[in-house]
Amino acid sequence: MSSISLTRHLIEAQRQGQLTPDLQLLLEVVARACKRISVAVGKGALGGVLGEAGQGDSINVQGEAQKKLDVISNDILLEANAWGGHLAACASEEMEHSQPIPDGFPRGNYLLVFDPLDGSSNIDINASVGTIFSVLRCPDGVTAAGDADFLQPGHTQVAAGYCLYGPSTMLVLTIGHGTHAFTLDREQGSFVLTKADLRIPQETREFAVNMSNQRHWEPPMQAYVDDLLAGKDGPRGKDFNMRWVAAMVGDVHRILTRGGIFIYPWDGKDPGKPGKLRLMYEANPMAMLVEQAGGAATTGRARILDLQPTSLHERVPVFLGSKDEVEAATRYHLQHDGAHA
Ligand code: AFP
Repeated sequence: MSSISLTRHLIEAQRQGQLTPDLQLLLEVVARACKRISVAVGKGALGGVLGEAGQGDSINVQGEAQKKLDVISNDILLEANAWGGHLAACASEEMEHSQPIPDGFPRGNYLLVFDPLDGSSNIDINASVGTIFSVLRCPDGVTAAGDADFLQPGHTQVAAGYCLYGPSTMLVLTIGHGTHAFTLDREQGSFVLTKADLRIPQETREFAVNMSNQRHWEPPMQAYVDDLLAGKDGPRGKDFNMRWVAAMVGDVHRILTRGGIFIYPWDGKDPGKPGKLRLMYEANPMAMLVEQAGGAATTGRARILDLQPTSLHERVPVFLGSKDEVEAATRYHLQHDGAHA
């Protein structure tokens, strides 16, 4: 059977009324930008793109040292989306505020928010990294979209996806009709559908968490992980395996491929921060992809896609993956809260 390209997949979805021509254009533009980022990432040391941006003094709005590839990837996405007329504004992990489409270019009805290079601390060790993106509608009547226009709950997303720069480059995408995986055919230069309608197994024996933070977790998180580690002789009655890529895209892709639970909980290392991951361009898009594949995504207490954002870079605790396991972890938190209400 002839291969199905991303373009054909999107055209067929458009014929079924699942997306507008402008959204199709947006997704094709983002995919093309991800191909350019894949080339830059793939050059590694040969491309002069490793290491920190600036003189090592370039700090982003998160207070994190920017890598050269963080900045390069951000610029690639901004430039690619400037002229198409499909977007009203962009927002990014790497920019304090959203950026309207430059004057002189037509503006469209969508908002794009992204983490241009997630897991960038993996860059210098040649481990997997990725781009995460989320598409929202620009509110009716808004001609100059600003930060506040992005603050919509995750269930209003019209599309979400990531591009994983690993041994192969894969684009995983949802427009609300399932989650589908495309692999970059470097000879053709196009993304080809390699797995339609990903489904996450309901149950799992595999969890992903940075265990070095264990002493900083709140009691229900401690209790939940203790029971995982107790294995078949403990209350869970089965042994668990652990994986940690330190790039959310890599962990989520494994979970979409074979199940599991990914956790970045609240920790007391920095009590002012309710977790490490950002709602708008990490938790929300990943939650949509996971739910569209039959999984679940909560903060340990509430469905991520129902949260009302209050700021562009706000952080949330994240529990996502195999539905039964996410529900089990959430029960530990809700029972703890009920007992301590
Ligand atoms: P970086 O982009 O700073 O590498 O952070 C990646 C990330 O936001 C997410 O992709 C990982 O799941 C998580 O942080 C890893 O956090 P730790 O470095 O604390 O394990």
